[in-house]
Amino acid sequence: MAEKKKLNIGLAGYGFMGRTHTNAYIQADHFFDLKFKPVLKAVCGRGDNVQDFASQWGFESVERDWRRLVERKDIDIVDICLPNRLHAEVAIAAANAGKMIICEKPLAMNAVQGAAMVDAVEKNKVANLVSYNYRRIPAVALAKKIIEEGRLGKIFHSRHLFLQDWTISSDLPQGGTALWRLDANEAGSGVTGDLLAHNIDTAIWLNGPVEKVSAITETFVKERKHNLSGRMEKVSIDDASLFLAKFANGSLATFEATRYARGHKAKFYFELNGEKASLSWDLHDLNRLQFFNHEDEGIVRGWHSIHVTDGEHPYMDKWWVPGLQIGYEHSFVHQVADFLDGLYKGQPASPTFSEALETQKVCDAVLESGKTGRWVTIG
Ligand code: SOE
Repeated sequence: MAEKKKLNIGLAGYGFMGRTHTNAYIQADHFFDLKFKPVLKAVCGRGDNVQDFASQWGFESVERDWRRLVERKDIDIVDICLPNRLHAEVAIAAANAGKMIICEKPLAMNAVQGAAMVDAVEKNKVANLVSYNYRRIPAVALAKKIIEEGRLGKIFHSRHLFLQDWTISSDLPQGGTALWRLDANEAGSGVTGDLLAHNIDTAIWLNGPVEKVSAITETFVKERKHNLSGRMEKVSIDDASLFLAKFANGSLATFEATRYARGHKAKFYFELNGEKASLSWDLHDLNRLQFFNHEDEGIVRGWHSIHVTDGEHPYMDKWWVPGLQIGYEHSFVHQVADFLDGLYKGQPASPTFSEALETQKVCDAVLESGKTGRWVTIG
């Protein structure tokens, strides 16, 4: 077997997302036939347990300051798993240092920062990718293939949900490890950037660009104790964000994301209705794609549940045998495999920073419409 070219990974941030990305580098090398071999070179973090993380996952070294990580000559890919506030600064510095970049979603705090990140990666000609991982769940990738084959015909409608319930208690503080998502200074927005961004990315990928939006947003808990100051502080994130959208192809859509839907932990759901067929997908049953084909013979026409585990299905020939399922973490493994394969073939994996900027613009428009109560056209 020919020796693979090694690519050294510098991971910035080692929370929940740091774990999903690290696992993906390890597994991609085992399950996919790639021309590059990711090497866990350094993990960077300020927490006390960063050394434990490095030992547990096999990182060769530890950095305490992301600037040191970005400057290191032996790092090829900077992988940003930090709070949103740091995405732009770290990515721009990494691009200027000539590093390839994988960045967690959303691209940035807002589209202005996002545009600066796009400029930096394009000026420095470095490979880049934003981690919208759900595109790479086989059932979602199959939805894309079905749509591209024209099986839905003209699309009229789509529905998009991301429902959670983990912030209902007003005793939950904001700020600090993991809970930075509740602090607008760290996150930029609430569910719009954290959850709706996933829906928007998937929707644009499946159905094309969004033309305009009309949103309603709400902050149900107005004050929470801040973990860093120890004081009660105003909550400035959106707890719930709902919007209507018109797509450039003329179709109409509804989007809803909230952390106040009691009973729902991570219900990411979409449905598209076309002239000839409809399809839907639910993260809670992620190996299945529901498909209704109006062109089926009348007596057997109905919703089919496709168990997306066959060798013919996207990515599935790399895993077990037909019928055996995979999970959430595999979407990140596929992301690493696509990124490395794209490098080899000279065909960048999607979404690049530039493509993810479109999602960021829609997020900004949703937040603006939520404030003004007016329709906002995507700039
Ligand atoms: C928030 O709870 C969160 O972890 C998001 O940050 C992720 O992007 C989403 O995939 C699951 O939910």
